[in-house]
Amino acid sequence: MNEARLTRRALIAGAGTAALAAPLLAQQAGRMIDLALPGGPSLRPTTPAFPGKGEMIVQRIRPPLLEAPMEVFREGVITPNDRHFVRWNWDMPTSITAAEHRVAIGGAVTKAVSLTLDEVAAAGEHISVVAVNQCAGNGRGLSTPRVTGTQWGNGAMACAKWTGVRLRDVLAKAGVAEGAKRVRYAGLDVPLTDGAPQFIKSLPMDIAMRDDVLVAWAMNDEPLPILHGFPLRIVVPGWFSTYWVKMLSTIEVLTGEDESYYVAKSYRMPAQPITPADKDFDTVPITAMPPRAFITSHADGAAVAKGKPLVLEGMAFGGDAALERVDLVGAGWSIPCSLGPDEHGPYAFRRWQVELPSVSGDLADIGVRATNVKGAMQPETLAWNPSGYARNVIERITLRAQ
Ligand SMILES: Nc1nc2c(c(=O)[nH]1)N[C@H]1C(S)=C(S)[C@@H](COP(=O)(O)O)O[C@H]1N2
Ligand SMILES: [Mo]
Repeated sequence: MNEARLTRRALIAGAGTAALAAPLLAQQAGRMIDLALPGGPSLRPTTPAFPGKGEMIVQRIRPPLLEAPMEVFREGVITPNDRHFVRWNWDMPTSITAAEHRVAIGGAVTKAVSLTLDEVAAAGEHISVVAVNQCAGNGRGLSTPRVTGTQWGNGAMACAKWTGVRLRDVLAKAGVAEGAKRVRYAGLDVPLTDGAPQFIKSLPMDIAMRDDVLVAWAMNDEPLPILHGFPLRIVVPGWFSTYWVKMLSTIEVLTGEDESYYVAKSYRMPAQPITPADKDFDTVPITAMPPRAFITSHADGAAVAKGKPLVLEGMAFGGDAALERVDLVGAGWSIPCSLGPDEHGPYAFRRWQVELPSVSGDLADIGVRATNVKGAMQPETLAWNPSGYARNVIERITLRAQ
């Protein structure tokens, strides 16, 4: 589809009103999936009943938290829209009328404006970036000791092609004033309980002005589905998706620090490594993603043929920098894996593969370790923190030789 047509379709024509019907979960419950969570009940139901979704693991119905089964990552490096995980902190509107939608820009600007979707689309060059969208809490259910928050397995991640205009071009419509420090933004969702904070996030100015930080309206060449933030969302390649605010409706330029809840209080990590016993420690905001790699060809406990060659495969990503290498690691040994083609740039999933000449016995606690071009390498041990954020410990499995 050509870009102009996609933009029109995404913003105006094809999706004048995007509506979300109530999923009929009871009638369409699917199989149960075991997330192998060490700290508690780990079976979860799946359902194909959310609009525009294939089979997804139900972590919560409202607001929706849907996880992708790991076999989704066996396929290509682009996650199909219908298998892309979903996460809403608060209640999302279930009907959006594109023609009435506005993005209001205020705060430290030369002229406050309220932009229609056409005006957003006309704000600058249309660009596409393929990038991993990953929840900061992805994999937190695998933490020991157990941590608070949604008990995700590792399926709260996905990779898609995002298309839109640069955030800095949208900001230029209002004109950023002298002394601007941060850009704060919010979507249309509202807290479910009285007095609870709105989901607002902000970026430091240098990140907001980056060449590849987008106000996006398309996901894999389709209009953003309502669950993924129709009609517009922020995309910050390389940063955790807590910053990728959906249903974008307000932007505010700040000249000081951001004291709002989801920046000053929540989505923060210990500044230094801690132990579960530590109670008093400094925190820093979660920002850029570290590298991760996964074995997708074999599940934990799978049987492999003794005396035969074995091919292991999977995917990896570099986080906020391109992937440099992936190694298969065991107890005291490592073997370099070959990387698949770099099809989609530094922020995308990439395939890897390794062949072992002959399986001599069980392969106990093997894993894959990604390293990015900035030298960040996945650690052997979990950097435990009370909310289980930014997990990137090497994920281990055991294969049984038969
Ligand atoms: N408006 C809005 N945007 C939001 C959120 C939200 O609750 N409201 N959650 C954020 C978080 S924490 C995540 S992990 C991602 C999930 O994006 P997805 O549902 O498209 O996968 O959306 C982000 N953007
Ligand atoms: Mo998240």
